[in-house]
Amino acid sequence: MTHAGLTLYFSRNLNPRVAVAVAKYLGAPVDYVPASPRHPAHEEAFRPINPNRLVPVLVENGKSLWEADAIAYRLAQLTRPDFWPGHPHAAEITMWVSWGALHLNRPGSSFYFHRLVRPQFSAEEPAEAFMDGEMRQFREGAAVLNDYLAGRKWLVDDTLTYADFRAASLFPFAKGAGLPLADYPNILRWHGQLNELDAWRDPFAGLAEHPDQIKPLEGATS
Ligand SMILES: N[C@@H](CCC(=O)N[C@@H](CS)C(=O)NCC(=O)O)C(=O)O
Repeated sequence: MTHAGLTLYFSRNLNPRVAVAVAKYLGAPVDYVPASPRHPAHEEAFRPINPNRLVPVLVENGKSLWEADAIAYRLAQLTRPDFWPGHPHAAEITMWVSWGALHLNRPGSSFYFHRLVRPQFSAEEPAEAFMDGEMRQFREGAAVLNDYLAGRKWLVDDTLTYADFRAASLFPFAKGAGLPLADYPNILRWHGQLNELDAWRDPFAGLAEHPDQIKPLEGATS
């Protein structure tokens, strides 16, 4: 199988951050291309690469694969299958990927979006009752994760897998987004372990930035 012809389009936001962290962690042989797919000057040019006009996108020999999870899956297949699809407990990893998307990152993303991204282009604040509901759901998910991590180093089989990357996707932005991580000591300890990896702590090291990048506000990361 050839590894040639892999291009990873990314920005400095949440989901592309995960894809870049995966590519760096796995040492995947990708060309990193900074993109700003929602910038009015670049939107139409980006549509053939991803009709959703979002990053990350992995282009392999001319074919686009979008969604951070699909990209992580593919990069693991090409480099280190036990990071996800080839792991003996791959179903459990998928459980955390699916759970994280719906029960943790979805409500948590409202804080990422409204505290860090939306203020750059709109002053329209969300309804307080909506944000209260999102915080309630985020806290439910965070409590489940925190309890599960008690006595465990990593989520699946005590080895670092994509389950950890996906469940932790929001946490580099926790400070700026105002997510109450201090209330969840096992999450803090576990995310501290992830931060020991250069690929997780600073995935964009050495990578260029798109001149028209829409990125989280300064001070986003903890
Ligand atoms: N479901 C997609 C979401 C992709 C997405 O929402 N991307 C956002 C960043 S988190 C984006 O491209 N925003 C425009 C930009 O970053 O310039 C995934 O998991 O990859």
